[in-house]
Amino acid sequence: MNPTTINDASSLTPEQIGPAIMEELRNTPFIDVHTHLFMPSLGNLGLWGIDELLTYHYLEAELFRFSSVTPDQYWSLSKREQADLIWRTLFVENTPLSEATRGIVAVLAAFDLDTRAKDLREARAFFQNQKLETHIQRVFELAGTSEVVMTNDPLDPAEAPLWEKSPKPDRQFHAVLRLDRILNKWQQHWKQVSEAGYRVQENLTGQTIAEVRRFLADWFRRMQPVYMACSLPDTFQFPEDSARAELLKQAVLPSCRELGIPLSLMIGPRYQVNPAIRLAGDAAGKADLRAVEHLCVQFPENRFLISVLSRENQHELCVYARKFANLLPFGCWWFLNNPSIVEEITRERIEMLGASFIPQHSDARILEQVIYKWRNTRRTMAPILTNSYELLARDGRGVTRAEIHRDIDKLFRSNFAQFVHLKDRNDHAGAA
Ligand code: FIX
Ligand code: ZN
Repeated sequence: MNPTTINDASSLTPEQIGPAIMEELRNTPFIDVHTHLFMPSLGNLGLWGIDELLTYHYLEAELFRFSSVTPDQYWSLSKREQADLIWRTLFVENTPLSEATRGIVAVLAAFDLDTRAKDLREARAFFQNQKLETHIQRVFELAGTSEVVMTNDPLDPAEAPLWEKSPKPDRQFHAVLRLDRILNKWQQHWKQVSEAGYRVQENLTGQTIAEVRRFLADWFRRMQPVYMACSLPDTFQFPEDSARAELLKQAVLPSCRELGIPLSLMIGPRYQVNPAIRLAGDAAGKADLRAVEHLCVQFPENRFLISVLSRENQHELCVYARKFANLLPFGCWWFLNNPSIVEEITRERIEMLGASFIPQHSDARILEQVIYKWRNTRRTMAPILTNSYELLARDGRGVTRAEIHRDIDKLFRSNFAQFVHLKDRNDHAGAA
């Protein structure tokens, strides 16, 4: 094989590739494209600190497997009592081997706190001493994130009034207009839209559709969201004879085109299979991704950010992404965010899509979770990328440090930034 085709002057040697990837992963500030975090100007909506970290619904689900406490008994406890019970059960009486429990260990270790403490006194004292604004900067630095994307619900009675007071925008927190209550539960929520001053009714008349679009435009102006989003059940179909399909077709997708933003669809939950454990009660199901195919075909001017919850749907999502450039797959969502599955999904995405996808989002609900979720992502990504470049070298082409930098920037920053036109928005915000 001609040596210049593999190792021109700037190509890295095989021994240099791994360390270069680690360094580029470490030095690239990631954009976290989907979280449930909130900017500080939205008041107490943002969750942080050890009691919130321990009462995360992932850990609550695990508590009920190890403890004899019933959900009713658990819900009757205070937040501190719940956290104490979870710490004792999952971290003292048992070994924190799961992804979610190891995450707590990683967060405590990141702040040099005792990961084998018998109780939460030291951790509580530490977090109580933190000032939120500086704590956020420290957490983002530890996580290696420059900015996160929120989930903002215009029909949430706790959140909507805060937006109506025009909270100070925050360049590290991008808004998202979340539409689950409108798209999935129109029958239960149309009255709330009406009470907000929009001439809508349950039947999707022409006026109702026009008023839903006015609602979306008003909330776009208020929130400046980078995309609109909705979680959809594993049974989601499109087209279908339903209010959801009609609202998607007549209101949401035309509004996204008019406002110039993508629509994120997260497909696959089986909601509340065990309501007794509340947020922890959702499960996962294989969806019929022909719905995604029909959306991409029927709405080629719309851009779709798609994440699917079933491991069994991942390969076909990659195939669809090869058919439709307006489809951007993102993340290893929820029950998939475990190294064994993240590795499988990411490898098949690179093999089928190159660097034209978004490998991960954190889905963080509590601020400090980004520390472990992004540390885990870097740890899982490094060998996968190393293997990809080694295969390339074996096939006859070396890789330079600049190319590795470019690829990692695409995967964790610019694929998203370009898809949502982030630069235009920041420039606009900067000009404003
Ligand atoms: O719909 C969503 O945004 C899901 O991510 C959440 O509802 C889910 O509870 C979660 O946080 C998963 O990680
Ligand atoms: Zn989420």
